Amino acid sequence: MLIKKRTGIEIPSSEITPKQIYLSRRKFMAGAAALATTAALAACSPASLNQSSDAEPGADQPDATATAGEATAGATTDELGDSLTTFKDVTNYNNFYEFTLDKEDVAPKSADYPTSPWQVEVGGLVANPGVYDVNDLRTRFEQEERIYRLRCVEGWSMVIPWMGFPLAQLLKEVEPASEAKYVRFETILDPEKMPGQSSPWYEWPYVEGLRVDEAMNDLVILSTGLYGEELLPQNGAPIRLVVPWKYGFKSIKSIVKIDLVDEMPTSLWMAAAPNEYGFYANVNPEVAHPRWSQATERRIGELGRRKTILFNGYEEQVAHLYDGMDLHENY
Ligand SMILES: Nc1nc2c(c(=O)[nH]1)N[C@H]1C(S)=C(S)[C@@H](COP(=O)(O)O)O[C@H]1N2
Ligand SMILES: [Mo]
Repeated sequence: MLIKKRTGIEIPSSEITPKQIYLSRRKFMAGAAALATTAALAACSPASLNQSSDAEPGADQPDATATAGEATAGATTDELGDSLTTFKDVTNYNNFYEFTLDKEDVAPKSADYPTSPWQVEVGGLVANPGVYDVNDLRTRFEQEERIYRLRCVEGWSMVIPWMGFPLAQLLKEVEPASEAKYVRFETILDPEKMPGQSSPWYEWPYVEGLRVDEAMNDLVILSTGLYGEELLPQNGAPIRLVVPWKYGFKSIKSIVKIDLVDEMPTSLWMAAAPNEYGFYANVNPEVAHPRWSQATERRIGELGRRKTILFNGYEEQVAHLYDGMDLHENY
């Protein structure tokens, strides 16, 4: 396997392309693919087809039924050289217990969930609490693309091109007090429209947390989109957390509340099964789940299994956060 050397937290230029340019490049690539696979015409605007006359279709063509979102899949990789998971898989194989436990039924069950207007209340131990409209967050903070691996604690993984902005930017704006040690996140509570929230097995709403220094790490983003498009309900629209070195359940969806607190928050998963799900949940092939090994994973779209990497491949950027900590005890 070819492993490209990573240099610190540098982000490839492809990941900091302004959204408009990124989107037009995506259309451009979709157009190029359409020339080679006429069946894809429906997914492309005439303008992008005109642009594509001198384009090189390239080796990584999407299949004929690819949507615009899928046009970059295979043509783009993460920094380890691994292909993006297709738009179709990213948006049709989901964990979102508020709707259903069936990963392939989340998309249809959440399709009509209203995600606009949407406000996020940021408060707790801060100097400047505030209520932010998601549309304001989108313009206030520059939206970047971040291609991250997502490793679910269940043993499957994806590579997803998120759009979003560093959580640190929002936290700096509200100015955490010195007593603030943790950040607590809450998903919307709406049992009328979220049938899963009638399940007595979990303590709703879904809650997650990070230590403040973890939350300030540049890898942590609040995401509002993926594949250059606004988030769909199944992926946690209109705004969700992404913490790529931790198991996927830490990346809480459809956030309405962010609080700076002085005590470690109890997450929904810690409350449900404390011996199985701890606060840290760092991806670690050497720390088994009580019911299964975490040494390998199934990358969605691939056959067989691949080895799981410590901190999901982000060791250089985050290992210092856990200096002196026993990662077996602090699971
Ligand atoms: N509110 C909420 N957030 C959630 C979940 C959930 O059930 N409810 N599932 C988590 C799990 S287990 C995973 S693996 C990821 C999946 O994100 P994705 O469906 O966008 O790939 O979301 C996480 N965030
Ligand atoms: Mo997960």
